[in-house]
Amino acid sequence: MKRFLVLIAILGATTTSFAQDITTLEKIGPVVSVQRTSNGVTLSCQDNSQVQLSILASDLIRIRASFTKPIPARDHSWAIAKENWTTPRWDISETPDLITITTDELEVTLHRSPLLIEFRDARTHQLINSDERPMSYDANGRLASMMFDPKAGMFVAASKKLGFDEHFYGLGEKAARLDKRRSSFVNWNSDTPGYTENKDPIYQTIPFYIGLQRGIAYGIFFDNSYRSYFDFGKSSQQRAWFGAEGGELNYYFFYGPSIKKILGRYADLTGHMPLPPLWALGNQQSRWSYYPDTMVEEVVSEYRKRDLPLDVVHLDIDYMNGYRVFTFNKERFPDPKALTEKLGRQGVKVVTIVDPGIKNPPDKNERYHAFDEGLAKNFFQHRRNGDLFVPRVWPGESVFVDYTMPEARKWWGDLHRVYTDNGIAGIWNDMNEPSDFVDQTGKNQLDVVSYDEGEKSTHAKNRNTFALLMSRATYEGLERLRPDRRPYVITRAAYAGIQRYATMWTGDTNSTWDALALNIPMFTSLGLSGEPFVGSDVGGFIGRGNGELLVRSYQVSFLAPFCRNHKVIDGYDQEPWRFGKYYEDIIRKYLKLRYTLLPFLYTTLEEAHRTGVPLFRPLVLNYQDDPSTYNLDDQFMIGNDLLVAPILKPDVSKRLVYLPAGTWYDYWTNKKYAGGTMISVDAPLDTVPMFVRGGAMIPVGPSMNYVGEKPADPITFKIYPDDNGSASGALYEDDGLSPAYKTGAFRRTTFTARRGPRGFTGSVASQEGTYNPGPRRTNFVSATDERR
Ligand code: MIG
Repeated sequence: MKRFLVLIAILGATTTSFAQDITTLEKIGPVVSVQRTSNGVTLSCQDNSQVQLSILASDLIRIRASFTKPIPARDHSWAIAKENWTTPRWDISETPDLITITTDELEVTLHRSPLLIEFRDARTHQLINSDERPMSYDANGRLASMMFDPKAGMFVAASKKLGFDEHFYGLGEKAARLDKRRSSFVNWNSDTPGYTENKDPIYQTIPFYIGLQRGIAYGIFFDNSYRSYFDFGKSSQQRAWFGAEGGELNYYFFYGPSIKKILGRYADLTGHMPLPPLWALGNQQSRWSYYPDTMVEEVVSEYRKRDLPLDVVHLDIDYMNGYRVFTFNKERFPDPKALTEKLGRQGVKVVTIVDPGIKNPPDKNERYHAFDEGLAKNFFQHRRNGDLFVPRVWPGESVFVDYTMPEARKWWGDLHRVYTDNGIAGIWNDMNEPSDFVDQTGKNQLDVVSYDEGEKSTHAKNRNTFALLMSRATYEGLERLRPDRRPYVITRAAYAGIQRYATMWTGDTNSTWDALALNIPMFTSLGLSGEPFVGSDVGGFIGRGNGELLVRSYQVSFLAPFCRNHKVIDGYDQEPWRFGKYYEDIIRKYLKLRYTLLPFLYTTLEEAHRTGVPLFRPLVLNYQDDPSTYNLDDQFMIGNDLLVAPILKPDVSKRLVYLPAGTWYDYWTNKKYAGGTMISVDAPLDTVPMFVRGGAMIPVGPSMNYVGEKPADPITFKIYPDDNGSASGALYEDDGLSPAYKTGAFRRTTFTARRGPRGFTGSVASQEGTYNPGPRRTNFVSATDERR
């Protein structure tokens, strides 16, 4: 028995699980009165709690519960982009037991006693999601000992019935598999270098998930920034629950039934990703750290000499003067402007890292403008007792900005002038969990107060939104400093809504095969959580890789939105040529392929911007009626048309690939397959199994070594016909740099092609937007060589 307990303890330490037992909590209700509002109802309960149901759209309902007190007047979230919704038509009916609210799509039943909520399809009356128990709260402090800061709030939770065949997706950045069923997670932004599968939490908090059962999907966004918990049937066979250590039980219920529709609504609610500059899709190279300037030049010239495409090079923390953000080290980078101009002439942009820690100079006679100004303006975080909060990060003793203050955000944004004036093209925000070397759990920040719109709340509430607001300050600053350019911001930590301001990468991975395999479920899950622009350090960050791992890593990342090779300071060099010509030649092939596919990638990226549907997709997103895709996370798709099944293990040159129903063509051989089955394919090191959907037209451009090297002319549509000999595709074009696309300066063209007696004829099906792409030619070729 003893031995068994030890075993359990070990298992407990390596798998994610937590001890919060929500069945011990007080239940809300029952309902004693119902008050109709302009867009729903407010329920008052016997325990003095209130529940507000608001209809935002016919497929989007908000539930807000306030325990033992009325719903407060203040209603604010940093995540929400759209607050004013036009109430759709709806209806309400009441019986002694039930209150039923219907929209064109949803039927919501509220049971008065006990207070239980059920969501049904309005047309079929099929149950989609229902409470397993009433919403609960920890009035007696049962869970207080487990909380980060019991003084900052009360544990609140909602519990849903777990479907026998219910699958769970999303939840942002988790070091976990695609289907989150039977797993549980914590959200508490954390600096977790070298994380491995099931390490939780890691950097980001996106408390949004999608449930899927029998092909019918719904979404739940639990908009609460306190440390939060999600349990998808880990601790119980009956229950999927979520909760948080404070704040309101405030969630949004989305009805699909299609996942794509949910993602569109989620983007409407929390913001659509703006388009980054087109060159952000180019290949990027980083290192902790390239310096001095001549070394940066060497890296770039090596890329050019070797005919390897490159658009961006990153400067990590050593470009600064003693890690002082908004400065350059004068010995290492005497003339940053000359450097960016020189690299610019070779088609390469420079991105600099910017951390939140502002050095708090130990020598009080030292003048450091960022510290001096921020201190004078009172923009730094303080402890409850009024002391300046002094975390220790790269510069040593530092301070953090209170980004909840609008003037502080503006100031921070404006500080970036030193970068824009020096031709720096983008900003990379790191360490913004915020990481503190004194204590990574946040305990050292327990009593740090943020202005928070006058609420003067503490770390328990503000930790998870810190990065969101820092990225926002950065993005808005770049927008002001360079109004004719799209900002390009990369962040490590985040909260929901981050897509409005920043792209992301998955932090400090390992150079291991296991870490590579995690790329796919992590990228696709982020895409299912409203973050389309994702990527991971190609080759892995920590540890020594090898040529084979690097090649296989490029075979995943050459189609990821963010394709950047990066390596830890003391790691073995990892640029594409470091393991010899054999590997370099293969990497070149994939980087070149990425650049010819840019018209396709950019078209798919714009779709993500417009519709919220990511480009890097799990198969379940395109085939949610096919149960074979529900737990499939070693393959991915780009848009609707390209299916990729990388090799994720060493010494393997063959694998099984699942092709969903339809016609598919092997990208390399054009061999035709009937889908709906698993096939076995060869995958020697120079080949990543890749298939094109029959019925697709893939726009490809000329080979290039950087975006803008030459005009995207001609654009060739590769036609992969369906069984009727037709295909369709789209092409999105704009200037690739300015925000003019937001006011119509784009062109989106849809094309169709039909097989005739003398080959394919392509034609324009529709055209939108005012942008004139100039005299570029469009060709239509049969990719499959099938004229018959
Ligand atoms: O404490 O800036 O994830 O990409 O190279 C480490 C140095 C700080 C962590 C980032 C990594 C970066 C590194 N940073």
